[in-house]
Amino acid sequence: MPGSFDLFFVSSNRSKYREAQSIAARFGIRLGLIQSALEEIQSCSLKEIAEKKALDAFDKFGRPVVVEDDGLFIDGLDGFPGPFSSYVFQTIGNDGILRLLMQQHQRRQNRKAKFVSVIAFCSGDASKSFEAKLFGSIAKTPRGRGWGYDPIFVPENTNRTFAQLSDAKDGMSHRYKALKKFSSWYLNMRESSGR
Ligand code: ITT
Repeated sequence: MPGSFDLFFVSSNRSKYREAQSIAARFGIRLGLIQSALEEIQSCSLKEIAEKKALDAFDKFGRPVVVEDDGLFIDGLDGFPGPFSSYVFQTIGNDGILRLLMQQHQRRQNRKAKFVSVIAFCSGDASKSFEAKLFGSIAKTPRGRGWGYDPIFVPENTNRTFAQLSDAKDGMSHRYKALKKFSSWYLNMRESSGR
């Protein structure tokens, strides 16, 4: 029922959508899902990838859309997997990341990491993107049940992984911070255009 949503979130990833939908609802925005895998350009910039995905999604579906591109950047691996986070998760996964970090114990181990989210909006009239970061570290072993890198990412100022934080994640994540910026801009824009 398109009438019951304010906007559509285009993604192949239902876990990402579930969180985005619940976070956007806190700001009074009803997000629907268009489940679709959009092609991603090769770029080291999440912003460039997200903005192009939003343009393509608008061209494809002909209605205002939001998309999100995320990356997990691990300091001790020089920022890897970064923009390749989706592919790396599907290939070596969390165990592979932990193995790579273990191989580093000769040098000083650096488990610091950050999650970055870019939310990009496109409506034809307006295109805009919002970036946010959440700092943290990589756990020594996976803890808790969650999707993607949730079992190995420990946000700063906690000692639990995203997976162990369950619902509390949605009030602090990279996604929450980027959607907060987006929502404030979007609601203002909607109000000033009288829609
Ligand atoms: P799209 O169709 O929306 O692009 P995707 O899963 O390919 O879905 P990204 O390209 O943004 O999404 O990939 C980032 C990957 O990073 C994603 O597949 C997850 O494995 C991981 N990721 C992103 N946000 C996460 C979160 O909050 N918790 C755990 N893992 C996350």
